[in-house]
Amino acid sequence: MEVSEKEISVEDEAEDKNVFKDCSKIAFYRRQKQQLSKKSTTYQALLDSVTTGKDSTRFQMINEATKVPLLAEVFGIEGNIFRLKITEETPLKPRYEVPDVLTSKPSTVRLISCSGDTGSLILANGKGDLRCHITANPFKVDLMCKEEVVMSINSLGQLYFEHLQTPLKQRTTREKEENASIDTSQENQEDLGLWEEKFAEFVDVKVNGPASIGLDFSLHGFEHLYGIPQHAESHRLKNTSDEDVYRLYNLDVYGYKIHEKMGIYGSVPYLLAHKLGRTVGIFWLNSSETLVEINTEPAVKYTLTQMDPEAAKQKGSSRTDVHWMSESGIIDVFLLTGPTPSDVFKQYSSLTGTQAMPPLFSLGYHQCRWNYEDEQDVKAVDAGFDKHDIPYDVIWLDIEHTKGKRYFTWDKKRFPNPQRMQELLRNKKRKLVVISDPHIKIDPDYSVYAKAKEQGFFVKNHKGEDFEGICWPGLSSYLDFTNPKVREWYSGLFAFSVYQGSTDILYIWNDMNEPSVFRGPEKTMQKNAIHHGNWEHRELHNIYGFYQQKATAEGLIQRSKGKERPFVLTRSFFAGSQKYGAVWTGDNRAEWSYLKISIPMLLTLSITGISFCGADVGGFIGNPEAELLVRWYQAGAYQPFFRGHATINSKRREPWLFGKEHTRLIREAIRERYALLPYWYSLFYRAHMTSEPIMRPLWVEFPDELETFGMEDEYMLGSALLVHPVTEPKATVVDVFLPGSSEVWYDSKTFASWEGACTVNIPVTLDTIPVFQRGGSVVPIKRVIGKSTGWMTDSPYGLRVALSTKGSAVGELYLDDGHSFQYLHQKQFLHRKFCFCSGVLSNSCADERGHYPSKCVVEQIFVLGLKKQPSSVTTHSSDGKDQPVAFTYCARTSTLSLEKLSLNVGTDWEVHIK
Ligand code: NBV
Repeated sequence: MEVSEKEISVEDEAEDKNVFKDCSKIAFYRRQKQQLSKKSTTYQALLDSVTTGKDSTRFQMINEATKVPLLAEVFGIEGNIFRLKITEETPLKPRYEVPDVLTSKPSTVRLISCSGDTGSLILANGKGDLRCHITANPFKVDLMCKEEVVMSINSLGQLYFEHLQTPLKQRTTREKEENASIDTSQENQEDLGLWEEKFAEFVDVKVNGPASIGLDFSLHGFEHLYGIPQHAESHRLKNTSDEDVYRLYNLDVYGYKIHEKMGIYGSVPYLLAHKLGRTVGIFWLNSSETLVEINTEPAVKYTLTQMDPEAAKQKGSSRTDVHWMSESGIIDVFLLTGPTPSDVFKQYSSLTGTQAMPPLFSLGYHQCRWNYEDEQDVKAVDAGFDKHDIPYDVIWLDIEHTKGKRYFTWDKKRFPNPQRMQELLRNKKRKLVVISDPHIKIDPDYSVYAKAKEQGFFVKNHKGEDFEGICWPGLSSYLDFTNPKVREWYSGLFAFSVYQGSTDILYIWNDMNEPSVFRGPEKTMQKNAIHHGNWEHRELHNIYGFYQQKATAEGLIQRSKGKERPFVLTRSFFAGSQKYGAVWTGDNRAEWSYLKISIPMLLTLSITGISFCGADVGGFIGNPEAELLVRWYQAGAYQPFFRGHATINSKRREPWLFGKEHTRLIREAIRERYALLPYWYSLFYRAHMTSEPIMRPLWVEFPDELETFGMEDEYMLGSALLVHPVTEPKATVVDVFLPGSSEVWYDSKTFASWEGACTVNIPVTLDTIPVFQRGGSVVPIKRVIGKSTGWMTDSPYGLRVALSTKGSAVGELYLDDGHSFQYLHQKQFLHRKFCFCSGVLSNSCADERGHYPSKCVVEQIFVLGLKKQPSSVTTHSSDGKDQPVAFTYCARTSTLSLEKLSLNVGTDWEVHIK
């Protein structure tokens, strides 16, 4: 029997403390806290055991109480990264080491060991400017950059390692004696959840017993930390308390509460710390349930205004302690030493990969709803966009499009001819996205089920039978995406010959892949379910969704014989998911506070590698009033993944249903998005090639300005645009901070300008989207907006040249066919560089390797901040031809406008302004 949304009382779940755990209900947290509070055991590094191999330096460690030996391994990795691995030397069984997240085996650099004084070991990189200073007893590691201790590991003695033990019942007398120090009383066993953990009506039986790990990191001089998505929380990480720690455990939390540290759909166990002069990162590669405590100890109380940046730099004594704890696995941690934010981004992506280059259409606007009812509905909505002259690229079909929630099938009553429907969309140069969830309806007549069953491709329960849980289709089994064979097979399901009714304009959305299991503990899978390789679900829970998106993306690539870029949206994710597509923030609510929190949530995803991210425009749950909807479109137009979506029982809310004026405002917001597509696409190329996030918190662009470190109501899009979405009802003014004492900023509409390092009160009406262009930048735009991105290939460009205080500007444009891999394999792309200097604007090649024929011309150029009216403007083409150009100059805004130009975007030329 199918499950309807009414049967699942989703509305109240986020309220229901009994559905999701708080940390007092997490046994490994209680154990670690209890044990560490005793401060009874310390670890010692046995430095006489040091061996140096080709890739790493190893030594033994011993816990004074248990005497169980651990093995530590320190690696130097290219690009100023250290890796520290700690595991049991001789575990009873292998411990899980997260596979498939690192893009390749990290290239190691030989560390030179310089013996410290007795009792310590110093490992230095080739240049000697980065050093790991290892103290033997008690074990501690200081990470030193030049003479500065940047980070200390285990200086609080929170290294914690539960070695695998034989279950009580099976222990020999000798083992019993050896473990005599461990309290085995029934009461304590239960409370500590060693072999069994109860939660609500669920009992988690742990065949491997306790296996948790933990370690502390002290970041010296750092008070600003960011990262570890996904939480509906502020961008800057907050101090935690014993009752309220950041949890990384992928869960389906319908209408999640905001300003909470509970885990929601995805996890990236990676954080960045920033202070004046240095940014560092800690990547904790572990896919089991993970908790993070943060505690900042400010050195002295000071106000920002009291301290000039130089003095603040010297202030070395503040500190933030980070305590990572995971339920199982090994300690495997990467220390990214920066020193700049962009170095840290590069270091992280050298390990986990960069953002996939998306097909151009996916940067347009997406129209989704649970559900577009049938082919007629799709047709009508599609026509509505044309009728109201609103561009859009993709229409989405949710679970109801299938035959009884059997993915890869169609409800033939609603969608009798999916191919015909896609032809209609194709003619409009638009695409279709359909949903494909990981649960598979148990139905022997459903071929996906039958084949997966036959091949043993489902996750198993602890008894070795196929795991069964309830989800949308009713009783279901769950594909084991951790198995490479399952992924290969699943990828094959997207072949056009296999997926009946699919065409090459159909792309995929993976939902419910935390995985969501109705009526399961915390609405997910039992931790003792069994995956490929006999690993328990607890070991890899947080990476399940990552694998589904990987398999889906590979399937879409394969169906095109390796030619076309995929588009896959996923709800659940892990470190490295950026390689496979886009992520969204799940089931948010149609409330102002959710619009507001979308900004920090997306900033956090962006700096942890996941640039292609967005939040449901309008808010998924509930019915937004027109003003909120307009403001949400305006915000969404400036966020990377731009999709309107609404839940099944909400009122219809296509952009034209709120009266003429609101339709106009939404149209304008979406058109602004389309006008900026060349800039967006170029930013995606940069994210893909050089790891730069697209949405950037201000601190990333202005790392020397303390005022920016806590800002999250505005952000940079690339390095040229500052966006401050309006997130309050009935706003008449917004306070926009314009950073940088030597910067100048231009209002992107009125071209009014301000000097940086001040807060300006910008009057706003419902029409206003406060966007500012930074002096010194050139932003390429499209001058003519089409029905979708497909109609805009040849439409002319405009350039917005915003001069710096020194009268110069630079910018770039990347373009290619927008859909294939030819940019990569055949170097079919154009990468142009625009430069304004001493009155000359030039267009030159930024990458000689690329070639791509483009008929496009630059038709219009605005130069903002030109202090005096020129006497002449001429264009110089590469063939030596000069031509005078008509111009207009507005003295009030200091803007020069050149119209009706015809300068080919792909050839070298100059515009001389005298
Ligand atoms: O597939 C239905 C919805 C989907 O529209 C939404 O975007 C997902 O986040 N899905 C969750 C499952 C049901 C939620 C109640």
